[in-house]
Amino acid sequence: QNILRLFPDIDTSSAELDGHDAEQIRLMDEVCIVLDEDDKPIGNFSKKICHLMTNIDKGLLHRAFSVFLFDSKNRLLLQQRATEKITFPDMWTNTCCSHPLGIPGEGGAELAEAVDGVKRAAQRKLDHELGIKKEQVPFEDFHFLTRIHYKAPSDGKWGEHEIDYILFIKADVDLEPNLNEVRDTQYVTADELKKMFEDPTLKFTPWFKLICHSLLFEWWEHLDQGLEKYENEQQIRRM
Ligand code: DMA
Ligand code: MN
Repeated sequence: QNILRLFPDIDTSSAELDGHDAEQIRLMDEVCIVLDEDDKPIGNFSKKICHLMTNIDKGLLHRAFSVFLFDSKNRLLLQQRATEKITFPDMWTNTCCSHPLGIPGEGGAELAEAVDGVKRAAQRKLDHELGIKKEQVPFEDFHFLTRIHYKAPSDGKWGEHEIDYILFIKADVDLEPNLNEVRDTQYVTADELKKMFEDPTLKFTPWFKLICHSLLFEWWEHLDQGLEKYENEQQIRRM
């Protein structure tokens, strides 16, 4: 694979996974889309390789998405990650996060194609993590807002370094959480979420905190009156 020439010292060992949940270990074989700093795909590496801090420290960057799902009362659906998750276990976060995979329909070098790819991946993962059928979250109902480039360690060994596509959707859905992925769910108003941040017993993922402390509440206020001006941003926000 060509990409190995760009990252000759990449760590591909698997010892790091010892002791983790078998299903979550299996999912570490998923194929992520590796990017340059302009969000152009340069190849593929496994989810495991992409999330090892030793590799992130060499500049390895991959594509991701974050879904924010609001019900008809404009409450945001949060999830608490399962204890089994290898990265960021037990933390509260936005509705659903994951990666478009290096498979037909989820990739793309141009922004419009990449956006379609993350919307398909979002439908796949809303079903996998929360049991939401794609009929309840139609492809056309997703709104792409912007891309956020950020880096965050998890526990020293693992971390994130992503260009994260932010997707909003308004839908009333039926939930059937996959307990290997999701420990708990909760719908919150903006005020209720702000109260949660004051509770020292609750932990939040770093990307969710970044988005909450920058853009989320402004977007949220505009859910029903002109989200258009925030949509389809071309520039990548570096955080
Ligand atoms: C990865 O989320 C994506 C972001 C935006 C952090 P994740 O760790 O929940 O991915 P997955 O559900 O595929 O394990
Ligand atoms: Mn990731």
